[in-house]
Formats: sequence, structure tokens, C-alpha cells
Amino acid sequence: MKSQMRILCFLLHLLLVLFLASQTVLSWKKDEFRNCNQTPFCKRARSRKPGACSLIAHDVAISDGHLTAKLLPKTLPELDQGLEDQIKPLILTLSIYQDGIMRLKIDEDLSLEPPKRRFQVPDVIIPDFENKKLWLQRVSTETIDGDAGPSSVVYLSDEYEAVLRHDPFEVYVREKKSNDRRVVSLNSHQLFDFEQLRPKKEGDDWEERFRGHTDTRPYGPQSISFDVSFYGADFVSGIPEHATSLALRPTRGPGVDYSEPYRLFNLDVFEYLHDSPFGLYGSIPFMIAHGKTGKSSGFFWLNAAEMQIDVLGDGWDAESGISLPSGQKRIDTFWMSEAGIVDAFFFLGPGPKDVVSQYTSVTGKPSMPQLFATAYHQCRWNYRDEEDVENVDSKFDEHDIPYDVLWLDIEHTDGKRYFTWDPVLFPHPEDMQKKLAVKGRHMVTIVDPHVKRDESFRLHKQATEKGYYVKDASGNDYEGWCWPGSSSYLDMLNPEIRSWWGDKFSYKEYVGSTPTLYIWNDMNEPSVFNGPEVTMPRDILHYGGIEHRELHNSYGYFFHMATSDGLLKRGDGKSRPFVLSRAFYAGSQRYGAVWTGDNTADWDQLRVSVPMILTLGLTGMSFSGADVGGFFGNPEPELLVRWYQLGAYYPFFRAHAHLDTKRREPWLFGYIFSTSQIS
Ligand code: NBV
Repeated sequence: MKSQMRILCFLLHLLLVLFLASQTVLSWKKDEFRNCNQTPFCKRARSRKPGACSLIAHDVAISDGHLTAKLLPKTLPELDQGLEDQIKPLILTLSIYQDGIMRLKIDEDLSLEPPKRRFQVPDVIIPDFENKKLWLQRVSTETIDGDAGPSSVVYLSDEYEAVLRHDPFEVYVREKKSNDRRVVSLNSHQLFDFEQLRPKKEGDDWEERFRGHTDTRPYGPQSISFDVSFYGADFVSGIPEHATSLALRPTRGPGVDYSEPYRLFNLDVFEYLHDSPFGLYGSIPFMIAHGKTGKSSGFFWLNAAEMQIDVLGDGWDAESGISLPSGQKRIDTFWMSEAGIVDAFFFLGPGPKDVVSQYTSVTGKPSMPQLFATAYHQCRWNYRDEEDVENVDSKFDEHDIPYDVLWLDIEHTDGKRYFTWDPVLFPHPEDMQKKLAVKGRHMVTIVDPHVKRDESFRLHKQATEKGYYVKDASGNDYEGWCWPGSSSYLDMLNPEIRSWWGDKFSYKEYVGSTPTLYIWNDMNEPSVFNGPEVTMPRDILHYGGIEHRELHNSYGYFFHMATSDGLLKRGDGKSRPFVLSRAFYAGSQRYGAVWTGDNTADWDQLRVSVPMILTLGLTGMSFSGADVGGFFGNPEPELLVRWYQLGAYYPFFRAHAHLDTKRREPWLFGYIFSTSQIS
């Protein structure tokens, strides 16, 4: 009997081990995240058929140097009391800027007082951009290609002009010299849809539920979607961050590889897959199209709500009955966002470099990194204590391996209270930094956005007293779960809070910091362990009554900005900051470096790091890298060697490893690490 029990126990144990092993292999927790079908705005938008948009442009005029128009449905529904609010016009504004840039804004008619002003992302467009506006003086009218109604045409540059077709509503850019040749267009397939805000009526159920979380959605449906076509294009790239190829593969149409759209929703994804359109830690809604003719164009949608983008494969519209000007190859794309407005920029190139420089003339050029930051960084979660730091540092000298920066992860703090040091493990932080500094080396410490809710923690006390945390629907400080346990999150949308945060990096406030200490912002998607999809609920409230859903993708950007500005202030504006951030948004290039997060020690992840980093470079984030060696798991020696060889060419070159991995400082591999031993 006893031996039978033993066998049973053994078998159960074996089953458990097998189960756990299978979990580690397939550990991307797909079910924790929503797919398009589980995301009502995405499902609704994707089910629209070409030709569904019935808007036409009215009252086209020039006003304040812009072209303006009202968009109204072609057939107005019978006016009765209940429907009145459904036929409010949308206001369109088209503006032209120097160097081949067109901007299109579409919003609700604010004079009709919608229930709420929709969010427009602040502090992304650099102030200098407005000085590049060309003052439109006149609009000409043309009847194009047998259209029943007219189109309005305005000057864009010496080579291009912008066309607003009235019926059906469409916006495009065409070449002047052969005016049936288009460059880029919006709503050519008439998929445009703009859900206007409306008062809640009896019986409206706006709540959305996902895995035990309820999103109250007090303002109801407010999504926007439209198609954008790139003419003369052979492929499109951009819209990071995804672990996928440089040329984005189609997500809709016959025989496509991916069935989900490319998702842009900043998330802390545990053990991400190496080939997937699923959204990762950062979002840049900027796409570049390129053709074999050498011509490029680009499209950027300044909108920080959840976005989903389809690249439409050949034949996706076989049954639509819509025919676009023939003879021009093109790539069609479909853009969907949960909230916000249309604030879209079209870049006309003509070369790829021109497109990137047009994009960065809107969102800013990358900041010049400190020289040391372009060299090799040594990181691990975690270097245990001051002695460990000293040993690692001296081993680099002993083995004559160059390195410039040593990093400390979350375990260096006193109980995950950032800006503090564990009193037992790191009792002499200043001396530790000075010892590195005499050799010309620097240190980086981690500062995450979750603040430990602990009355005795000064940062938390001040933030609570000042009312600096984001609020839940009842107006209380939102509480989520993260490394320190119960935590709250600062409202980084508010410039006053950003400035207060920046002051925390002064030498006086960040006790134990010295001028050679720089910063790492992790978990700033923001990651909330017990939140929906491991992030902040969408109905949490920010400064000015903005819902988290409206700005989600820019939260990490504002956090990065505040930290970087803080380091600048610390050095009286004289010393350039270095801040590495995991989350990012359009414009993050102005604040420092990013990396591709928690990759895995395998060959596929080594491979995909290349298109990921190239894509980041194309979208302005030129200072980026991937964890050398792979964060999760233990790389075999050859993988590690190859990763170092590749990593030396990453703009940001840092080795990093998970807490549970074996130590892997380069000298630990002995002679195997010398290339002669590698097959
Ligand atoms: O702070 C711990 C880690 C960090 O080492 C890593 O680089 C980040 O991407 N952090 C994520 C949190 C835990 C990951 C499992």
C-alpha cells in the first residue's frame, strides 16, 4: 500500500513538473491580453466594409491660413428629437508646412458643446514646428475624373498639391507635374468612421468587461478609424514596438501570416514571442512606405489611445467595387483608435531620409547622448551589494575588457522605495560611485513609476498631501499592486507634477547620488500587476479630467520626460542627461534611450532584435538596444558570444539578465568565450 502511494505521489509530481515545463516553453500569457475580437472598438471597425463612410465635405473655405470644411453625412436621417445629436458635423482643418508636410485635423464641432473635449496629446510637437506653417491664401476648385461634385485643391510644395475631394470625402496628395499620380491618401476606400460623443440614454450599456475587470466607460463609444493608402510603395515599416520583420507583413486579406492587426498599446508583456503583431512596451504611430523606385512617404497619427493597425494584403478589397486611379501600385492600411481626435501628418519625402527628417521636424530630433552612454554597459538584476559591484568592476580590468557603466536594478533600494538605498547591502553609495568615477566609469540606478504606499516614505507622503496621484472614479488615489506591494502612480500628464518629480533628482533630495549617477525608468507603461492586461484601468482619471484610455500610450513618455528634465536641472542644465526608458511614444527620442525589454536567451530573439532596433531607428528612436545575452534564460556560450558581436553594433549596448539566471559576466566562460573555440 505504502509503495503504491509512493508511486502515485511520484506520478503526480512528474505531472506537475511536466505541466510547469510546458508553461515555461509557451509562457507568453496570451489570455491575459485582449485580441481584436475582445476589443469592441477594434471588432466594430474591422467589420466595416469599404464604401461604408457616407460623409461629404461642405462649406470648404480658407480661414487663418488653413483649409477648413464641415463633414456631414450625405443623407441626413429624418430629424426627430432622438436623432438630432447624431448629425453634428465634424470639423476638418488642413494645414501645410514647409518641407513637404501636410497636417489634417478632424474633431467634433466644439461650438456645439459635446459632452467632453476630446484629448489632444500635448508636448509632443516641438514648438518650432508651428513656425514652419505656410499661410494658405487660396483654394482652387476642380472636377476630377468624372466626379459629380468638385474637389478643392491647395498648394503643398513646388512638387505637390493637396486635394480635398468633397463627395465622397477623401484627402490626398498628388504630384503637380502629372496630376493623376498620387503619393498618399486618406479615406480612398471610404472606411472613415468617427464615433461622436453623446449623452448616455436610458438602456445604453457602455461598460466593458475583461477577465474580471470592468471598464465603466462613462463617455461611451468614441473611436475613430480610417484607411490610408501609400502609392508606388512596395512595403511599409515603422509603428513600433512589435517583435516582427522590418517590412510589415499584411494582417488582412487572402492568405496572410498574421490574423491580428498590429497593436499599439504599451504593455508589460511577460516573455514575449519573437514573431507577432502583438503590442509591446512602447508605441510610435508613424509608418514609412517605400518603393523600389527609391521614393518614400510617411504617415503619423498623433493619438495616444489604444491603436490597432491593419496592413491590407493584395486582394483584401476584391469585392469592394471601389476603383482607385489605375497604373499605380500601392499599399493600403487601416488605422483604428479607441479615442482622441484625428491629428495626422503626411510626409512626402521623396527619399526615406527626407521622411525621417520631416517626422523629426514635428516630434524633435534625438538628443545627443553622453559619450560614455554609447559604450558598453554591464547590468544584471541584481548586483548584490557593494562588494559584488567592486568585484565585477575589478574583473573587467583584470581581463582587460572595456566597459563604461555599471547598473543597479530594483534590489539596491530600501524595500523598492526608489531614491533610497538598502542600508545593509549598499551603505556607502557615494563612495561606491566615486570608486567607479576615478576610473572614468558611471553608474545607473533604476527608478520605477510605482510609489510605495508607505506613510513613512517621504515621497509618498508629499505626493498624497499634494494630490499628485492619478485618481479612481470616486476621486480617491488609485491603488495598484507592483514591486513594493500597494502602490500609487503620479499623474505625469500634469507639468507641475513633472517638475516636482524632476526636483527629486537633485543631489540634496536623492541622497547618495553623485554627478556620475544616471537613471533607468522601467515599468512605465505603466505596469500594474493586478490591473487589466497588467496595466492601469482605462477609466482612471488624470489632470483636467482626462481618462487614462485617452493618453495611455504617452504615460511612459511623460515619465521619461520628467526624469530627463530632472537630470538636466540637477546639473544646472550643463550636463546632458542619460535616462533609459522601457515605455516610449513619439518624441521619446528627445529624452534618451530605450531598449526592447524582456527578451529571451534564444536565437530567434537574437535575430528579431535587428528589425526591432532598425524600426526604432526609422521612427526617430536612434538610441536603442536589446538585452545582450537575452533577459530570460541562460544563453549557451556561442549564443552569448554572437550576441556580444551583434550588440556591439546596437546603438545602445547593454548586457542584462534576469534575477534567476546564472551569472554570465564575460570572463565566467573562460576560453570558450574566445572566438577560436566557437564553431
Ligand atoms: O527590475 C526588474 C526587471 C528588469 O531587470 C527588467 O530589465 C525589466 O524589463 N523588470 C523588468 C521587472 C521584472 C521583470 C520580470
